[in-house]
Amino acid sequence: MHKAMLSASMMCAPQWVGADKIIEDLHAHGVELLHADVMDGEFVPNFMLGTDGISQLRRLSPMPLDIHMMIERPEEKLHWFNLQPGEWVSIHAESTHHLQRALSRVRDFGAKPMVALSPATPIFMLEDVLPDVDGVLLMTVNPGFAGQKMVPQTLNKIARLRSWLDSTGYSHLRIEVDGNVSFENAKKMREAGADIFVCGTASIFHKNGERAENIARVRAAVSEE
Ligand code: S6P
Ligand code: MG
Repeated sequence: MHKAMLSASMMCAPQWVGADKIIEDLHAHGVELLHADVMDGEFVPNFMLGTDGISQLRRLSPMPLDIHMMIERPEEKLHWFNLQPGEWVSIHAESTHHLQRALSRVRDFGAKPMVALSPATPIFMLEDVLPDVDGVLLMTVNPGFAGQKMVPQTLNKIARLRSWLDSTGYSHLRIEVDGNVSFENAKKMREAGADIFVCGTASIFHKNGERAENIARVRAAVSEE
């Protein structure tokens, strides 16, 4: 099993004020990645972070970005984002007719490609791109919004994906989970085989509780003992 990593979802952070302080605080408390959602109002019914937003987060963050592309035809737009080595970049299988091309473009920038699946997309869709990725992002809610409830069958999907990867020579691939990673769900997701946890309003940015306390709680939930 890979070491568990927390990826703080910046669309759930308080907006407009003090992003630098929030990022500093996340880093000081050991958060490994900064999750940045890019939405185009087409692939998902919402808009979020464009190219400038990504550059600003990159400038402020000592942690690598974990960029979740929710845009149509990502292969045509990846070069807008100045992707950097060490960054994780997820491409939805449902967002393009040219998935392999999009994933290999991410790798050409030196970044780490991940293939993302919405809840209704079966895992067998991934079979022929496994050599092209460093991980799989499983959406545990339908993409587009924070604050939703986990789609229940996605828990079993994590376990099925982990055992499939492990039995086909792809145990090195990470599984990231995104959506309603609450303190309670995080533990179950870890047990099912997830490695990277997107932490939004259900954990790190939960409205009750101090941020440091929330980070410690979700860290404890995904820790082995
Ligand atoms: C949703 C997006 C996510 C959310 C995150 C919110 O489309 O991809 O990254 O920001 O899921 O977390 P939570 O804890 O509010 O569900
Ligand atoms: Mg996301």
